[in-house]
Amino acid sequence: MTRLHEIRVIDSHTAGEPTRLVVEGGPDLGGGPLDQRVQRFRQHFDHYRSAIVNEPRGSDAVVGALLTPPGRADCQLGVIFFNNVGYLGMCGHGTIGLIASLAHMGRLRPGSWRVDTPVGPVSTRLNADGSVEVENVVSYRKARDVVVQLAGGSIHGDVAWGGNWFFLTDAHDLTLTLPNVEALTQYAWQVRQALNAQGHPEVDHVELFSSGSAAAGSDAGVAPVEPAARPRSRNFVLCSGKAYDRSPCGTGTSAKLACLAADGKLAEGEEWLQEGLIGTSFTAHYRWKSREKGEIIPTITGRAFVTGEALLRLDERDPFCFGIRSDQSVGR
Ligand code: PYC
Repeated sequence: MTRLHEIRVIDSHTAGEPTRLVVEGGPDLGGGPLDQRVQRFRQHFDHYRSAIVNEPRGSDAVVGALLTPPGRADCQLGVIFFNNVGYLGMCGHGTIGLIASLAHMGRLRPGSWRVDTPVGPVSTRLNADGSVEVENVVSYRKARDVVVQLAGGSIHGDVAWGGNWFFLTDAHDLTLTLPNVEALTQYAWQVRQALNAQGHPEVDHVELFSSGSAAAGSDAGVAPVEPAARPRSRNFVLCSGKAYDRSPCGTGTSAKLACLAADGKLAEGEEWLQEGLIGTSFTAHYRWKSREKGEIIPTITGRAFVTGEALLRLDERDPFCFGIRSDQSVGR
């Protein structure tokens, strides 16, 4: 008998970065804390991760989000994020996509919603205009001025946590624009490989930044009127699976704020504009959790749009039922 499995998903994009929310038919990970559930996902159901986000149903850029009951009593929702190669701690654009998708389904109204993730709870607010605020997990800079030896010389940057691990640097002479995406990817990948080999195996996202453009894009990609003086930067974020983030990256923006706060370059409550490579932006600010420890609680605001609703079919007669993996080709 043919084995067919169906998974119901809602697709959205947040500032250009796609999220595929699994609302039905995902793997049953049981109960308990979300960090334990993500281990079960990884150990026993990783083929579902690949089936949901990888080609032929998805692409390297898609971030999956498995809706799951929260493990904590103070949350209404739980979510586990994953991508083309593995699992994420938190995901800022994905959380905005989650809330917008559930609102689209009629499951959430404007208001506050607390979401459990494998790295801790986050607070969200769905505004009446459809924008979503995400108060992220505690973020901090772990190491300042880390030296990375590259083939062409050494560079400096910071290692910071914003729900995922980032290396942040402006040590590049590349323009952060879409036509340069291949060169940016190559450079950031080289930085990551070197950093991982040089004592920072935890870092799986690289964030290149430069001062923001004068004509920053908005979260809808439409030229906005922005006060020129608003503190800002433009970034290019290379994610763990070598895809670049089309959005300004919520966890990367959180890591960036932690570095700015530690350097005294952005005051508590001051608004920051983070542009991404394709010209979209998030606004962000932070409050101190512990000034002594350099720990902040960042809030990121953005907007997501639902792009589709689908029933994924996993037919076990299909050689690519569980996605195209790099270690697989037909006929071997
Ligand atoms: O928005 O935090 C984020 C994110 C992480 C990876 C891709 N997007």
